[in-house]
Amino acid sequence: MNKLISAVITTGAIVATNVYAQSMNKGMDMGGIIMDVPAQVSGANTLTDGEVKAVSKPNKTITLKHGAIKSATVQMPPMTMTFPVRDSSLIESVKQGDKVKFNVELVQGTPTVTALNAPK
Ligand SMILES: [Cu+2]
Repeated sequence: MNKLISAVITTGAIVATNVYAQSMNKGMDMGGIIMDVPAQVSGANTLTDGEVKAVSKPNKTITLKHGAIKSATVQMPPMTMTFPVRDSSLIESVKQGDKVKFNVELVQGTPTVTALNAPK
């Protein structure tokens, strides 16, 4: 009887330790990524100028004529292209012809608009 209780307690402790170790590893991975690119992550200077060419709320995309992009995860020369947006609220109040400042980052391997400042 005592042996059985002891085994249950020991197993529970091992599971808890593994979960704790996994969450620690995730935290350390994220810290490593941030440490590799401190300037790009923290600064507003990653914003790129763009002009809105089209907006599709159903598709959650925006077509932008954009300047050179140098974000933490995306670099590309000026061009006109369509991006998915991370959150549909980003394109709620913009329309064709608006001048905007925006940020693009890789989300699941796809350059995605993660921030967008609409004109006042
Ligand atoms: Cu582009």
